[in-house]
Amino acid sequence: MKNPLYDALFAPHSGSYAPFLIAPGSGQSTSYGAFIKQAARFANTLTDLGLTPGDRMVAQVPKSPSALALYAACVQAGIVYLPLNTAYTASEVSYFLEDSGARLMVCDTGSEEALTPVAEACGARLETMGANEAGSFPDRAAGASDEFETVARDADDLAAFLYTSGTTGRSKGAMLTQANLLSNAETLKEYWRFTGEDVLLHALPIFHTHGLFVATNVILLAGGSMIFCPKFDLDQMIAALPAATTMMGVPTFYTRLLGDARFDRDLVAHMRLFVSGSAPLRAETHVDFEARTGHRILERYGMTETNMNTSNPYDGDRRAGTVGFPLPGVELKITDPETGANLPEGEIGQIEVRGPNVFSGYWQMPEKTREELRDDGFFITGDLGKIDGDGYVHIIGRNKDLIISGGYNIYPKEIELVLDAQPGVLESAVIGVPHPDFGESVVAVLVAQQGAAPDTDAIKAAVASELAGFKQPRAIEVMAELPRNTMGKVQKNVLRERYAKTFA
Ligand code: MCA
Ligand code: AMP
Repeated sequence: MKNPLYDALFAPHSGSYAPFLIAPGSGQSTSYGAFIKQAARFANTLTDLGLTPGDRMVAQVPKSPSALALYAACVQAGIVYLPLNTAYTASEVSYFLEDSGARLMVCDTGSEEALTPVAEACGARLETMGANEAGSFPDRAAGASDEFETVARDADDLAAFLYTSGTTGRSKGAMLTQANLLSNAETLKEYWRFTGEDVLLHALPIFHTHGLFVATNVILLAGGSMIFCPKFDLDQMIAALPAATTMMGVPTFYTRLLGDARFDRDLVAHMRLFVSGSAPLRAETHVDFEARTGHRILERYGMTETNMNTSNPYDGDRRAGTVGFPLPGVELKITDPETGANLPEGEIGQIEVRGPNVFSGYWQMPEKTREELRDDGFFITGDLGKIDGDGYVHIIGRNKDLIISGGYNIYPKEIELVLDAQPGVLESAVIGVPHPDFGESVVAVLVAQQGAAPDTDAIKAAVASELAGFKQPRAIEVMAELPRNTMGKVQKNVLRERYAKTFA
């Protein structure tokens, strides 16, 4: 094969009139053939702009068929695709541009002004593409050829970087190869029985593994279509469900659907499959969903660094509160966090995984890579879990200081660094507490400098100028001092208990 990922996902659809992306509401669709031509125009444009195989291209663009064509173009031209959350501020984007050494960034038309100095400082070129799919990049591409000679790639060549935050507050670029993405898409397509008949209701963002590699790659491989919603909108979901066969979502999607009386058995009787992931699905949601619809949600477990690791079975028992079995080709073991030794069945330890899905390391961070990716290929996920007597994997907790809110990962350290720099703040601790809609939400606990009274409104404004909205604390509390253990370490569990009812 010349370019394994392109040849499997895109090339087979060249010239096809079959629908790929269906707009919700209007029902207008982009055919596979038209999509492939658009991607080829983009690939020509990227090459004309001087990008060569292995270069990084950052995309921070609203969800649209063209945004997806940028991904396909990068795969075809051998460029490393680096999508960013559209909520990231200019200050956050600056880090990704600089760290990745990207040659080009394509941003929303509305962000051009704020990002121009950022791109200049990082030596990257800036082009635009807006929600209406207009902008300087599509303008350039309009005159380009809709044929492009696919660039040859090896299975081990990089296809994408996805940044994932770290406990130090510094994001790490997870390097994903063509083989990582392709192997997982092949496995999931088989495991979840996707075919060309499937219509996936797609309301996830396309800058993370879930919406891009799990949902989109599986549909591309199967030759199915997607009802491509710009975002999760309850009315739009209810209206679109009758035309769908499958849906993938984070738990918040499911709790929001269950909160609406229109979401009933009749509406989804025809559906084949509901998949949940990215955050723990409460057993209660699983049970309520079955009672309401007769369907059992299929929960699976993955990570940015590994794509999908485990899944509940398609045919067998989908057990609430578990993430199912290791996927074919994926090895999973539970080890002692201190010694790394294997633990016996039923014992709780850290989850480690190995397989063709596991990334090749963090971009320019060999030490971080060594800390988490063992020489023998096992990746230490930072999740704590156990395997029960029937082989089902349970995720019990996390060995990493991480909050998952509505499926987005939030690393407390990153917020604490911003809070600690604010006037009057001596120190801070950021915790996640239960939230009815987002699963978990962010509470910041501050300790004032002696004699100071921190201005929480000014602090909120300062945080908002630096960090994306979803990371911002939903409550700020002030304490005289933080609880610490004998080693001097802040006892976040004590804080989590104390503020557990903040959003109850
Ligand atoms: C939006 N806001 C949030 C979140 N999303 N706050 C906390 N947590 C969130 N997840 C805030 C915005 O900053 C804004 O705040 C306000 O909510 C309204 O924004 P809007 O965009 O309208 O929010 P929404 O439509 O209600 O979005 C909630 C959502 C969305 C639908 C749950 O966050 C979402 O689509 N999440 C999916 C994330 C995902 O795909 N995760 C996969 C990554 P303000 O009003 O103050 O401005 S993990 C992954 O890929 C791994 C590998 C895996 O296993 O899948
Ligand atoms: P990310 O770094 O964004 O890829 O998020 C990966 C993390 O999401 C994992 O390490 C888990 O902590 C969490 N996660 C993903 N799927 C599930 C799930 N089904 N249940 C519990 N946690 C999950």
